[in-house]
Amino acid sequence: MTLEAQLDQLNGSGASGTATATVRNQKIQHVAVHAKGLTPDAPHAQHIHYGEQALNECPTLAQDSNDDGRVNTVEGVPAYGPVVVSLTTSGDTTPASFLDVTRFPVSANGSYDYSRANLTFTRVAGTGYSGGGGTAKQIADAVRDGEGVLVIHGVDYNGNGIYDFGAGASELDSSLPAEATDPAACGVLAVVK
Ligand SMILES: [Cu+2]
Repeated sequence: MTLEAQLDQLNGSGASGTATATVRNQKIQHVAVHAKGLTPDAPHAQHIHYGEQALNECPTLAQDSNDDGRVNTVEGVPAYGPVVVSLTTSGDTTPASFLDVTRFPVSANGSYDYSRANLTFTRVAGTGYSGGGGTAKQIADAVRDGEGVLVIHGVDYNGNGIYDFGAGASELDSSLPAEATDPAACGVLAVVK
């Protein structure tokens, strides 16, 4: 099954891109992400999100429940669900790696081309925030049905070239700036007919 996503900006990041994934049984045979317009020379966490109770779509400002003008990662969970695959550059790809910023792509000049082969879906028992879990088979079946959402994180709101605490601390990890974890681009991994 081949899936394709058009990535559109979130949080006024100006980012965009495309993603493709080939999924067979409980394995992602190949996944590629082409992104541009991101905060330059910064790591960008990227994941496939899915939740049985999620809308299986990208969030809008309507999900900004604390009304601060940003949709943070947790506020987006009702739309896209928790992390089910971490699209790291090497090593572990389970949700456990979801914020291991040293293993995510770095946006030279704001863009990157990422690809990786042979990632396996795993059981998700929860990823540190709400949205539920699932067996590897449940998650793989749903992603093959077009319910997975690809999300790239990292937004330099104040445009100073680095992730800083200008927008406060991340709701996921108070040692990280919100700029490092807020979603920057998002697209539903839709089935290619
Ligand atoms: Cu994510």
